Amino acid sequence: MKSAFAILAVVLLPFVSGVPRYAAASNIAESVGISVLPDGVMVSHGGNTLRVTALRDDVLRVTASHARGQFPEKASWAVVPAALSESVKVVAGPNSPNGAVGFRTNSLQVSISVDMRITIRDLAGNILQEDAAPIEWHKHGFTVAKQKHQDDHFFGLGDKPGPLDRAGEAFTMWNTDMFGWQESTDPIYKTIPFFINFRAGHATGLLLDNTFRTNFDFGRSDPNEYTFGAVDGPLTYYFWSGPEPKKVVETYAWLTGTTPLPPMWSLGFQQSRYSYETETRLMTIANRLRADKIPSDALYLDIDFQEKNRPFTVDTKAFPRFKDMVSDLAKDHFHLIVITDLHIAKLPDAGYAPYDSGIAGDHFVKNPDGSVFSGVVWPGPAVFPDFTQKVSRDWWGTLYKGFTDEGVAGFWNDMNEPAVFEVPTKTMPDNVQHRIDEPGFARRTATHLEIHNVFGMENSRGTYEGLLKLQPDVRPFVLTRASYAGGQRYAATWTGDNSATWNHLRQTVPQIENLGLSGFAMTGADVGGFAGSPPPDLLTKWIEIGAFQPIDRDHSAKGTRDHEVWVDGPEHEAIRKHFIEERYRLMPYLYTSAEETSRTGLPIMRPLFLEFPDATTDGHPLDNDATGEFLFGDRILVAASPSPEEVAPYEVQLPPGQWYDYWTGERLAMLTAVGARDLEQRDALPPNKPIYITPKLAELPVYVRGGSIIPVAPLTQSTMEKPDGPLTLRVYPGAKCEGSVYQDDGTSFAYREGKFFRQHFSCTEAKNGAVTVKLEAPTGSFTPWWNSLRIEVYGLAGKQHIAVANGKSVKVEATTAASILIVPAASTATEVTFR
Ligand code: MIG
Repeated sequence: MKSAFAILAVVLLPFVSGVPRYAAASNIAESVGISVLPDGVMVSHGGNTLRVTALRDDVLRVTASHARGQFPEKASWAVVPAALSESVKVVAGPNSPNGAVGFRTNSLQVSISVDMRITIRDLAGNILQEDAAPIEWHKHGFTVAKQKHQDDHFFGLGDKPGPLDRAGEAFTMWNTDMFGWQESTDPIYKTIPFFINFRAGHATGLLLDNTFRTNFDFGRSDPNEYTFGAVDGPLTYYFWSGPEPKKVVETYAWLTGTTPLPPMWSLGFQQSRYSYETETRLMTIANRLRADKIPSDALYLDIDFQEKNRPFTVDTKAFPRFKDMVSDLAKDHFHLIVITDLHIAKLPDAGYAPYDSGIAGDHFVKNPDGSVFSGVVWPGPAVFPDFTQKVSRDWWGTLYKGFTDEGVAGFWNDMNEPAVFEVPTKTMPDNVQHRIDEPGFARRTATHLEIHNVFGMENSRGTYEGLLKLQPDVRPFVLTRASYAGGQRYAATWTGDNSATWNHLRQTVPQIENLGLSGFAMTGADVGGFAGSPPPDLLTKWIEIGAFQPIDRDHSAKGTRDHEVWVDGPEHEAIRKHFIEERYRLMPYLYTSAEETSRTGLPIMRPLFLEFPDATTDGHPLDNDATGEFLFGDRILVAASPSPEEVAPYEVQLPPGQWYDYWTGERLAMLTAVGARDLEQRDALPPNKPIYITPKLAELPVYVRGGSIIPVAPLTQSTMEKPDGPLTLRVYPGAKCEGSVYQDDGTSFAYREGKFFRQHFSCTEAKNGAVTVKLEAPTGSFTPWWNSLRIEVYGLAGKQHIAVANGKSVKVEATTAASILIVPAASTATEVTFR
């Protein structure tokens, strides 16, 4: 194993203390070998070697070799090369009297006991993480055990169902096509072996970078420890400290990358079904959306649009004018997304280009005897691309040329766990051979056991990178079902085959939140539920909540009743439409959130503890009390019912600080104690009094955090339509009052060359109640659609009738909710005082 650094010193210490818990075969004279490295330390004992190095002052990499074997290869499908090659110098020691060795960085102290248990402290000496036992080595795999405290909470692990907090639960990572999964089903589609440990308001992160079947137990087997391990493959994990949970998520993005800035249209309302089977049907849907003025941006074609379910074909009987249809839809501001599953129909000598070119280029995975593996999926017997070979991904990418030429805007990669029919394991056999031929990796053959969990991610990567090659200045939109840690770099995702039940609606919140914490910001759950037929009230409530999820896609399974917005008559339609319209008004805010995500990795939909880690006096996550609540962006709180089927009033617990009612603009008087000083120190505020909500079909409680400025647009029917009128800034005075808006052309990469528009806003509230709104000078060279800004200041109870802008006094429009003034958009900073 090549190391970036020479070993500086090797010391042999006698084995002095610590009886290994696994206590196997250690009657050999024991000794501990210590190698001090510039960026960490290496400790050997009993033939095993542990290496802990610092990538950054706050990020450690832990790796181990077993039985005098080699260290795992320093290559990763999850961690980006820039992070992988990072290192910082550490200070060796102090070595403790019991024989422990260690080092410190500018933010962490690491010590390793002679039996190779790691303890990590912050510089104040607080223990952040401590091994509960030495590494347990199995025949091929291993288990790592850490001490668990009663008040430890765990988040992350991607799409796994169940409560937001994973404490007390155990999970397996093995990507699985799980039609009809339920709250307790595990595993399902994705493998994101990353979790956040949150205790008393402080957070750390851990990524187990192992692609084999892995497992996590957060105190289910033993309340005093949490464990993680794998059946095979590298013992390599990354540990880092926040201490803020947001910092943990940002560092995870530093390690594995962010969700790229999506095309703006993908944030619009999307309509899908398995399947819109003919052009006539699809156009009827499109026309009805426009006729009923349901704002919408995307339509999907599921597998039946293909010729006999063969990927990259079109059933020309059902879609006789495919290309013209796509362009007609585009004229009507609809983007078409088509499914392109990875299983290529096994059709030798039939003129089926994906099969012929794949065979010619040797791009399919093989059986141990060297023959091409085939399994039955939608097209019948099918073959499977070898996505861990760059050259095969490149070939896969070229298959999209026909569709991009015809104007298809987005692509859907389903079934990529990979799903295989007619076998009990629902996937390919363990011994299928994959080739790894990939920059950064040693070239070799690996079995399906190793590649299974990254297969879906590499499939979506092939699609994403292929689209970039075909259309270098168009942001790709790829939707994938299976993925691995880091898969957010290539594709958006959804929660697979949920069901049309109230419990599944409830499940959308924790699932999308945990996906967001796990790097996947562009996510949605099938609105209305995939399996089964939602009763009208359920569909209505689902559409309301779905309007505040990052991806808002209405989708349904074959054989279920129609799901579109209008299917239950005008009353339901009016409610549903109202919420979708609100999403479109909030598009500037949503798009600004998506842009933040692309830089920081912070999700669009956020659990409360991410923004308010100190919301409870004992430091437990507020989300555990308020399970229906979530943040849409960092400032808007949606308080869905914790059990949406119930009719009794439910309690809404708002995080400490000032809040406003989003719908009325009313400043809520629900603080247990308010004072000007408190507003400056939000984190130190006492809890708010609960609010009791009587559930109503047409209503969804939404609140805005005091101290927010929210950009809102005039209503449009799609994101392609230019809004007519000013950009509205809804100003909600409070502590640290600010906001911003980001705009660009919505589709290209010109923003990277400065063609964007960004403007920051802030506000201050004087003791006498006057509110000053400051609009900073915008940056970037893009000209946005508005010429003027409509400033609406809430919470003034209609009292402020005069505004002073540029030294001039003007009368403002005052409603019971807000004081309003329209000012021209300016390229310089502007200040307006409402008094
Ligand atoms: O075995 O393409 O999760 O969204 O509609 C079903 C048909 C295959 C599963 C996906 C679902 C999609 C369906 N697919």
